[in-house]
Order: sequence, then structure tokens, then C-alpha cells
Amino acid sequence: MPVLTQTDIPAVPLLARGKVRDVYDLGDTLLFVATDRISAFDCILPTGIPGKGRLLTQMSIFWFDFLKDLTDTHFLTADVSEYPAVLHPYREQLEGRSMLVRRATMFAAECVARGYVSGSGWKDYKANQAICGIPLPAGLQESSRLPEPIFTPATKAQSGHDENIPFANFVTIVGEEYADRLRDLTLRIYAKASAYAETRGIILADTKFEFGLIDGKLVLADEVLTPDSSRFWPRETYMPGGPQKSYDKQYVRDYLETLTWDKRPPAPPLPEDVAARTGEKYREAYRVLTGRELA
Ligand code: PZK
Repeated sequence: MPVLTQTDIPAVPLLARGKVRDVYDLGDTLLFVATDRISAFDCILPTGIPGKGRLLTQMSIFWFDFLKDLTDTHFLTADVSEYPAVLHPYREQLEGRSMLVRRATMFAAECVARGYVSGSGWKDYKANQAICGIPLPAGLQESSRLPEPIFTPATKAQSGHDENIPFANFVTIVGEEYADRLRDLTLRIYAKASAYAETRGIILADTKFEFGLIDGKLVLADEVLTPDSSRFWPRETYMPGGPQKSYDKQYVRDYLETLTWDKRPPAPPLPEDVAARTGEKYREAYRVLTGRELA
């Protein structure tokens, strides 16, 4: 399958382009297409990662199925033959990397579960001995396991950087009637997924979910438990006291650090071997987590 860094489907209106995924508006349904784009240091690189979009989509589908006893989801189908006929001419761009989902009314806050102290959680902890206002024990190190998993909601800030918020602010955004349910569901999904990942030798350090409402019912939406929405750490090399190597993007970051690039757009291209080896890491993540090989 050729690398695809941007979709082109003029037959239907484009709703949004994210860093990685392009979303098309089909009325009651949306078409999500995961491209092979990759971001590093908050910039989208001009070079695509072979197989990445397909891996992201297939991993989300694996988790939607794995979680179906816990929550309804927005997922409808990934079979292009079942898509509206207007999309059939675009099969080459869609096969394997796309999914049709139900349109939901999205909550304007992200639901994050953390079992470990990392990223913005580590920053918050160092400054406040708390994450999102949740008090934590003294003496935790970067990447330490938390005494128990916590719910650390966030909003999409203007800057494009997500901003951690206290639970009280989350209540104001999503409403009293949903806040506790969203927190409980987030933590139950995290508990089930992280226990499973552990059996595969993977630590699920943290993950972000987005929920919506369809016909008044809560649904899990967006992408789920992919390397783009989560931190996966191999248990074998886990070592608290510093940052952990990225499962998927480490070759990319290591290469970019050898350049003099100031980490502002435009980002430089990747050498072919860095892109290829990164593609292999995504395949490996899928194989290790699901126990399946992707043809
Ligand atoms: C929706 N996003 C965020 C994600 C982007 C933008 N089921 C749904 N119904 C209605 N809207 C959305 C969803 C979902 N999921 C999510 N934007 C709209 C987003 C990826 C790429 F450009």
C-alpha cells in the first residue's frame, strides 16, 4: 500500500483535517481516514510513515471490539463495500485505513486516565505535588506508577496544546449529569485495557478518550488506545526516574535531534530508512498488543 499523507475525496465535504486523520462529513455519519502523517515536537513532518494509518485504524477497531461490554462506541464499519456508494471510487485511499462512524454530539473536554506520572502530569506534579488538583504522595519520580489510576481531564486550548483542568471545571464543561459517569467509564476502560496490555508486556502509562452522545446515550468516539492517543512502554525496559523511550516515535525524535532544526515549521523530511524503521515499530506495536499480524 503506497504512503498517503493527504486524502483527496472531492465527492464529499471535508469536515476537518487533524494532525494525522482527515474527517469527512456524510450527514448522520462521518468518514475517518487515518493518513500516514506523523508529528514530532508538535510539527507534522513532510514524510509519511509506511503502514501507519492502517495500523492506527486497525488498532482502534481492535479496542472498540475489546471494550464493547463496557461501552457503546461510534464505530459502524471499516468495510468500504458498506460505505455510501459515493465513496466506492475512492477505495484505494480508504481500504484498511478508514472507518465509518456515527455522528455524535461531542463533549468539549478530553477524558484522560493516567496510571503513571509522565508528560504534562509530571510537569503538574513537580509544580504542585498534584495532577489536575488531585493531591499525590511526595517522592514520586518521573514515570513512577501512581498509587491508583487517576482521571485527569483536559481541554483543547487555543494554542493547540491540551490544558489539564481540575474536575470542577470538567463538571462545568460536560454538565453535572455526565461528569461522574464519564470519569467512571474512563477509569473502567483504562483498568480493563491496561490489565490486558500488561499481559502482552506493555505498560499503558496513560491514554486519552473522547466521548459523545448519540440519541442521548454515551458513546466512546474518536480513536482509541493507539500510540497517537496513549503512551505505551515496554515493560522490559521500564525504569522510573526519567522519561521512557517512545515505543513508536523514538527513531524519528533521535534523527531530528541530530539536526540543527529549531523545531518550528516547516519540519525537515525523514530519511527513507528512518521512516521504514518507524513503520516497523507501528507494526510491532499492533502485533504485540493484538497478537495478530497485519498482512
Ligand atoms: C468529531 N473530532 C475531532 C478527530 C480531526 C478532528 N463521532 C463524532 N461525531 C461528530 N464529531 C466527531 C466525532 C468523532 N470522533 C471528532 N471532530 C469531530 C477530530 C480527528 C481529526 F480533524
